[in-house]
Parts: sequence; C-alpha cells; structure tokens
Amino acid sequence: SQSCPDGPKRRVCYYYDRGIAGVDYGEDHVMVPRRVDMAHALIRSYGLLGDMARLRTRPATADEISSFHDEGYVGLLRDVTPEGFAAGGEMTHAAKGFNVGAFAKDDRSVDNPPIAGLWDYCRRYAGGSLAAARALVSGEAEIAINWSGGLHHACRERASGFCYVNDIVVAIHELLGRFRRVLYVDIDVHHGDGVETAFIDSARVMTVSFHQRTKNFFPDGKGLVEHVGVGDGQYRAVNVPLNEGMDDQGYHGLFRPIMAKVMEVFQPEAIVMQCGGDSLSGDRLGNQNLSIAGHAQCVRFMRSYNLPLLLLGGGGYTVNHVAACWCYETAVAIGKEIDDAIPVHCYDSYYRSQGYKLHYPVAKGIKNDNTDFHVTRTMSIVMRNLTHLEA
Ligand code: ZLV
Ligand code: CA
Ligand code: ZN
Repeated sequence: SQSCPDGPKRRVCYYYDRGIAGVDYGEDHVMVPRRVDMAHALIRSYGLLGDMARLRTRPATADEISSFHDEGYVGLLRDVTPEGFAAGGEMTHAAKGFNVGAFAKDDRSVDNPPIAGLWDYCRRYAGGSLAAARALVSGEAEIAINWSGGLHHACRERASGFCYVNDIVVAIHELLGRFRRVLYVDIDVHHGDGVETAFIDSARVMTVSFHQRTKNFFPDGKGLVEHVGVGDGQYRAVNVPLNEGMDDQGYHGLFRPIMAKVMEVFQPEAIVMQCGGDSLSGDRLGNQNLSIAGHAQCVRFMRSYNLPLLLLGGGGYTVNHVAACWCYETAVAIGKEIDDAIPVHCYDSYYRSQGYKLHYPVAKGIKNDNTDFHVTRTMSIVMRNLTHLEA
C-alpha cells in the first residue's frame, strides 16, 4: 500500500449514524451530540470518506448491552421517558436510583438527564463501537472509528458523567473473544473510571488514563497514581493524574515513555483508544492546554505499533475544537495529510473564530501547574509500577 509520513496507509472502517446528531441532553447541558455531526461534515468535506469503508450496522440489542450492564438498569434505560420521569411517580424513583435525572447535591444541574430517545441513542452509539470491534476481530479493518462512542463513566448499574451505556466495555468484551490482551488508553481530561472498574481485576485488559486531578474535578477521588488494579489485574491499571495547564510538550514527556513501557511489558494484541477532546486547550470543562496536533500525536504514537486499533470519542465541550480534532485524527488514522484550511461546508461558520483553520492556536498565558517536580514524581511512580510486570 501507499506510504505516507506515518508509515503505510491503513484499512480504516468508520461508523457514523445520523440518528445521534439530534439527541438533546437539554438546553443548558454541555454535552452536544451534534458535535459528532459537525466532525462528520468536516470529514466529508475533506474527502476522507472515500478513504474509509463505512460501517453499516444495526443498533446494539438489549442482550448485547447486557453483556456488561445490569438487567434492571437496562430495563430502565429502555422504559424511561422525559414525560414519565416528570410525572414524579415510580419511574422517577427508579430512574434516580440508577442516577438518571438525579440532581447533584449542591446545585440544580443534572449530569444524566432522562432524555427523549435515550434507549435509541444508547443502542446506536454502543452498536457503533460493537460493529467497530467486530471489524477488527474479522480483520476487515486495521483501524475502526466511532466518534459517537467513548462514554467511559457508565457503570454496570448506573449512569455517570453524561454516560449511560459503557460502549467501551461492551466493545472490549467483543475484542476479548479474539485477542488475548487488550490495551485501553484514555486521553479524555476525565478519569476513565467505568472502564477501569470493569477490568480492575483482569489480567487480559490493561487500562491507562491520563486525566486532570484537581480539587473537586470529576470524578472526584478516582484515578490516583497509587491505584494500580487488584488481584490478577494488579499493575494493569495505570493512572496519570495531571494538574491544570498541561501543554503538548509536557503531555508527551509523560505519554510517550509511559505508553512505550506499557507496550513493552503488556504486549497487547489490540488497542482501544478513547480520544476525548476535552483535554484540548480552551475546552469548556477541561483546563488543559493541548493543541490538536498534540492530541493527535497520541493517536499517531499508538497507531505506530501496527496493532488493531479502535478509536472512540468521549468528552469535548467546545464543539468547533472537538470536531476539528476528530476530523484531523481521522486523517491521521488513514495516513493522509490534510490542509489546514477548512473547506466550505454546512458548519463552516462555527470555525470563523479560528480563521477557518483546523489547527486553532492554543490559549496564551495559561499557567502550567505541572511543575517538573510533579511530572518527574508521577513518571517515576508509574514506571516503577510497570516494572512489576516485566517478564
Ligand atoms: O467527558 O456543571 O461534577 C465523557 C466525559 O468524561 C459533576 N459532574 C457532578 C458531581 C457533582 N457534580 C454536578 C455539578 C456540576 C457543575 C455544573 C455542569 C453544568 C451543566 C451540565 C453539566 C455540568 C458538569 N457536570 C460539568 N462537570 C460535570 C461532571 C460530569 C463530567 C462528565 C464528563 C464526561 C463524556
Ligand atoms: Ca482520561
Ligand atoms: Zn471528559
């Protein structure tokens, strides 16, 4: 196959379901599923759809979702409606028990609203991740992409952090049918707690999360560098906590050596990467300072190992940034250079503030609270933990 700066082109499968774009978490909610439609429109306008096979699939079934989730919780996801929830009866009570529609203790915001079409939404984004995993299992694809997936906080029997069904866990279960060891890498600014917990005692799945760990940052109390997994999973959970303001250089100073060591000691047969775009500079929730190039460098680095690779979305709350990022990472997956100038397309007005350029400049004058002392300490603890897995 044709060569390019990042090695040969790869067979890439891509999932997109237009039924997801219209999902509404609520007017004041920061999660905007339309960002996936924006990314898709951008991907199309750059002509990248011609370089990938499109994954056509059916939405995931209740049985497939139940491979991870509790049946009672799955039943609630299927039955709950905004109207039924608003009625204040039995359903309201049941939903809140599963953390759907529950108010935060201290304010009026709802992380996991009982949105219209909730079950259909869950089935579609989980179906995409499952189909992507199957394309890797069959060998049809070397890289499979679902930007609408990556909802890493969902637990077996409760919603958490805008996530209802954990499509990542469902997809990893599918990959385990074929691959002996699966590596999970999470560059979302939040800790990948749902995935870590699901495989906390597994020797076959290693989870690595890079995340912001500052006062009260969600999910509070998770993802400490000391959390390494239990039982057969000991040292197979890796946590890299960050302070605010990490830039490209600092991030890669950690990412590259840690991931190289992880690859060496764990020797996975497939890689799943959650590419949450809230670690980008200027995100509405995250306080990091990565550029799109820096974020995508993580994808490029994992891709260079030439293993079956599943790329998923996740967070990302400044919609023009995250859409541009996922478009660029799609090009990286394919192995194609794309122009910085955004082509004319239906969402191009969203990119006016960045001069219609894909690579917007990172925020200036952001303080990087990750001192050399902090970074060196984190790195040495993580590396020491990993030496326990050396053959
Ligand atoms: O990007 O903010 O902090 C994957 C992902 O990782 C909380 N939730 C909970 C725990 C107590 N608080 C609730 C109060 C939050 C303050 C207000 C919001 C306003 C509207 C809608 C959502 C939020 C919000 N919620 C900001 N941060 C949260 C987190 C959840 C973060 C999930 C990240 C998901 C998709
Ligand atoms: Ca993370
Ligand atoms: Zn996030």
